[in-house]
Amino acid sequence: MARKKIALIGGGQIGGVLAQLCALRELGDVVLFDIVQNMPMGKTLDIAEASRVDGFDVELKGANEYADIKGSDVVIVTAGLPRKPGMSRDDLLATNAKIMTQVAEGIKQYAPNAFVIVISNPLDAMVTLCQRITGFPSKRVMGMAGVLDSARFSSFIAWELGVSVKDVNAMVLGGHGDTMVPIKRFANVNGIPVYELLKKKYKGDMTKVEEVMTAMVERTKGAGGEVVKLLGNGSAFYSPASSAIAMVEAILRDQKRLLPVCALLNGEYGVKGFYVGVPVVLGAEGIEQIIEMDLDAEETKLLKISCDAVEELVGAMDKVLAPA
Ligand code: A3D
Repeated sequence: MARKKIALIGGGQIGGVLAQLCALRELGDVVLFDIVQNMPMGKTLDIAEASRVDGFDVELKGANEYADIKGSDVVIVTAGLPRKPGMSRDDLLATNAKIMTQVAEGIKQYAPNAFVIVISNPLDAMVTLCQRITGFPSKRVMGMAGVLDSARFSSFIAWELGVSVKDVNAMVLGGHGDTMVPIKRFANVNGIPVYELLKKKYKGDMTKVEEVMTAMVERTKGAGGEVVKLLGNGSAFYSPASSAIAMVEAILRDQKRLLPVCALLNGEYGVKGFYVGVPVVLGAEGIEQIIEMDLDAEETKLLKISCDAVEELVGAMDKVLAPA
């Protein structure tokens, strides 16, 4: 059976790590595309020359032409500007919407059967745009944000409780911005609610428990910005790449994983016509199911605020892209 073909559009920080992870896990042959001449060829040559040491059998190719992504099974999009310190993700809207327009046209022409995973920010607007331009079925076009935001939330919980992060399950829903909604109530360590473990740790002091939980939620919401500030130039790239690879594996290996994914909603959670982060089942068909959780009044309120913010962003994008 022929190897799968994975195209990475954008050969910057995340694109480079994605290429290496695809190779290390032998997910398929890799094409790394960028508009910068030669750079993606340099990165893929560098990674390929480690194949003897790391022991992988996949082909890696750099590209400056969309024709090279022809027939890809999966396309991951990271093309666009990242944040600089002090910028919000939404500040990237105008520039990245224009870039996404070109990228989506290229995917539509050369990889019409591909699954597409968008990472470029502002995420919810960019993936909405990508699906509209490609016209691909929405189960094949999705955004990566919830896997990363949830991984961050899980890390903070594990560090606070002194337990392995492998046993932590926590989910973040909503838009990938300041209004994202970490779902505290369902966060657990191998089935034991995090609230219960915090209560034990702080000997029933519920004020302290709420304070610690709120601090973890706020750190999750600001986690991307925390890394941007420390890096001084650019944004997180290792953890976003790992998170997208988990989604690619779920699709290519038909794992039916239940993950928070940025998906096109058609009435679920009261949203219609744009993308937002919700739990889905991810398998060989792409988004095979959208799970509607029974949220309480507070969670519903917060998710609505987040969805409204995404809707506003999509409206702003439409204005930016409207012909003058
Ligand atoms: P960076 O290292 O700048 O790479 C972006 C690449 O895109 C550069 O190599 C550019 O040359 C390339 N590029 C620019 N225009 C085009 C074009 N028209 N066609 C093809 N390639 C182009 O950024 P990065 O890899 O650090 O981040 C990429 C994107 O991911 C940014 O928009 C970030 O904000 C975003 N990001 C999202 C998350 C999420 O969780 C959703 C996390 C971190 C970063």
